[in-house]
Amino acid sequence: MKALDGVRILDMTHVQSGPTCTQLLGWFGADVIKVERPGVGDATRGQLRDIPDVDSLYFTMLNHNKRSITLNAKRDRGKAILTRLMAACDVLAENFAPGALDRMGFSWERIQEINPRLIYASVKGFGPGPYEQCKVYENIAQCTGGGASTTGFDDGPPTVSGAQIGDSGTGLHLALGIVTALYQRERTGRGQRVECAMQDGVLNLCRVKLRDQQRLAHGPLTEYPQYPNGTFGEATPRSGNASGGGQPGSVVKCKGWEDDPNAYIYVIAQAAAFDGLARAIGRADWLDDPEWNTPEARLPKLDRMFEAIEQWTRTRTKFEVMDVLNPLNVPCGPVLSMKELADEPSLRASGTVVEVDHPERGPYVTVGSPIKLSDSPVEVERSPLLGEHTDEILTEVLGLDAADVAAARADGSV
Ligand code: CAO
Repeated sequence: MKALDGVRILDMTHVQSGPTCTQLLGWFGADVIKVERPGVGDATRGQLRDIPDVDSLYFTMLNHNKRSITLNAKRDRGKAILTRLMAACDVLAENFAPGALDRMGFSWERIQEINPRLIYASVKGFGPGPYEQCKVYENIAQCTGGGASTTGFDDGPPTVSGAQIGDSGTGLHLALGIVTALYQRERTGRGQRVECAMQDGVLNLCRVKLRDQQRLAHGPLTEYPQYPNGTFGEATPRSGNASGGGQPGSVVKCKGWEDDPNAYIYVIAQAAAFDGLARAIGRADWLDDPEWNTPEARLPKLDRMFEAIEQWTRTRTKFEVMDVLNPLNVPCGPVLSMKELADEPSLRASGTVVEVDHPERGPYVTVGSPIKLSDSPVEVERSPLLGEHTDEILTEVLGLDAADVAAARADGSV
């Protein structure tokens, strides 16, 4: 049995934010019915294609464990089918532009009439306010949620992150909202509205930067590289690779950095493990030197401390540095490339990186569930072809007969 066995999701999501949410619910056992426009489908099927006329990796990697039905929600018969699907499902998830579902004729009031138990979950770019009507993509959310203003180096422009905190991050938030609403429905019998704005999701993930904004009123942020020689302005600045916590940290070069852009390791010079670190890098002299042997003494010269650490790390590969520092309890981690992650045996063994077969593209590598439930193991199934399950859903879920299905096909509703 899977955790969400028996839960049926009407998945009207597209692109990335919504699909990441419903994919997670599918991994946990929900029956996810993805609704797509006939002949077109989710736009990502055709975006960034690596193989002509085959669903892109963008689509296949975000839509595992789902069934696909094509449905034109703007035709009368299509609307009637959608209404019946809403009645047959537990959750409706969507991330259309603001107002799109209302324009199809499905307001929250109407949806409650159709099925008072339905949980109606949405991702939008912004919550209520001046920008609520805007269309939003990943990098816009990173910029408007505080990610970009706090990422990068002090002397460089705002920078977006490679991690999709706007899209996939908001999808995660939405998934939590949905299962929470399902849990409440167990007791009340009622569905409810679940809304996640991408700006809010990014800001939630930038929580510590709002912490620092308020600390600024009480003096400089001593763990930031701007301290003690640079200046602080009115807002939380970009902190480069400085550690966000109370312990100093930095990225340092390792052997081979001249040719390998990822020959780096992150080292945290935690006070508790400083003795071992100093000895390992050949600076045992620091331990008797009042200029170096307390965190307070080191604080104004963290740049010089990490230069000394780097002199040592440059003589070893990032994995050799790990081998030396880990047993000394020095927190550190190599900068791993996507190639290294894709090939990492432990990630394969845990199911975090999996190979999936696809009837048109053949085998490909994807990220499996990062959430492991001991009683609800995840089997990653390939993404559906466009409309692959249309007839099956119309007959099995809605009970349409062959003549109804033929009529819906004939007028382009499915
Ligand atoms: N049948 C009939 N019409 C359908 C349909 C179906 N099955 N599925 C979608 N449509 C229609 C919509 O109703 C909409 O029509 P209207 O403009 O008449 O209302 C139209 O297709 C386009 O939908 P859209 O506006 O959502 O799509 P877009 O490509 O123009 O915008 C996006 C995409 C992502 C910017 C927008 O959907 C959005 O802002 N979503 C919310 C925020 C979000 O999730 N962003 C993350 C995206 S991932 O980076």
